[in-house]
Amino acid sequence: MENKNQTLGEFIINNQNSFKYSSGELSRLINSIRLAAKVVNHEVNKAGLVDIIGETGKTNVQDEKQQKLDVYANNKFRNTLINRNIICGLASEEDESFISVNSIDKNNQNSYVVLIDPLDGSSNIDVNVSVGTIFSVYRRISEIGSSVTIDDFLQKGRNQVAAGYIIYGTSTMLVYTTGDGVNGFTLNPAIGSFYHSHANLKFPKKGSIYSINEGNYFQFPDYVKKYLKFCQMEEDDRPYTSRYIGSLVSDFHRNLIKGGIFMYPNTSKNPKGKLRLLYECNPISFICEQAGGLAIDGESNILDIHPETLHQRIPFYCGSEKMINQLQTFIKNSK
Ligand code: AHM
Ligand code: MG
Repeated sequence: MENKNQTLGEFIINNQNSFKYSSGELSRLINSIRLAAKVVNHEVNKAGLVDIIGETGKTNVQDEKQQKLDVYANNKFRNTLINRNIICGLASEEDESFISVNSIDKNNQNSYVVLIDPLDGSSNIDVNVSVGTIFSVYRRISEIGSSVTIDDFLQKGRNQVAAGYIIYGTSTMLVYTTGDGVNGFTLNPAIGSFYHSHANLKFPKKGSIYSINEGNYFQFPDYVKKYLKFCQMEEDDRPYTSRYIGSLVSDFHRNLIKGGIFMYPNTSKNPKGKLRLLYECNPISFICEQAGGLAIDGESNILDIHPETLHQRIPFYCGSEKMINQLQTFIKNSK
């Protein structure tokens, strides 16, 4: 049961012992993400004022260079996690290579690496539509105290110890899991604290929303085309409703609350899919499974895929178990 008076900070302390590696290190990490999220939220909320207070790339009234919001968010999360000596390695959608914190602080003894999409759906910023941040946390596999290696980041999603997202929407929420269910916290902007608004989030058993960029219809694999027609058919509990924001965090969050399926298949434009395995699909899939849903790439469970590269793309289907199972019937029949 949620205790709506409980802040995220209190929740982290109260639940720290349910985490198997409990040493306080992961709690400090989530706390730092919470802090950076509040700063980024403040900036995202000002986005509509950009034309008034100075365009991106120009100098603002405080004589600071204004940055694009995704670069801004990247810097905020990076500086918060690295300067506070919380992690040993960081990889981001915005950076080609990963950062080993050990090359900055030789005494770094931390055990966690973080992968992050600092501002997902950023093309929606200009039109005042919700965007998000997605993060994924692993224990390093290389020796503590040494520089991290690419293998610390290329772990399968099943090894994640925590994952979450922040949605900068009509209200700002932080949703995360440490493998013991999914909890959501809503920011009270007047006080600047996240409150426990959604305890133990679960996908409704029966979903009726499908989310896909249907403009790419003619590029989809045949099984997706057939499944879409199935969704639209007047039969049993169908037709389902089509809802697509174009911002993964927002589309996923809505489907989690209301029940639904999100799809980003491979297309001729993006033959390997568009979404990134390590900092988009894996964390969302971990949350999805923890909430009783399923996430697949069309062949395997996302969390069982062995990543090959940092910025790897994959086809992505996730959501209510029943809907993913329906899709899987079409995949099987296409073979
Ligand atoms: P981004 O990381 O460049 O923002 O791209 C990821 C976004 C997702 O949030 C969203 O699901 C998808 O791209 C939308 O793509 P499209 O515009 O092709 O439908
Ligand atoms: Mg993204």
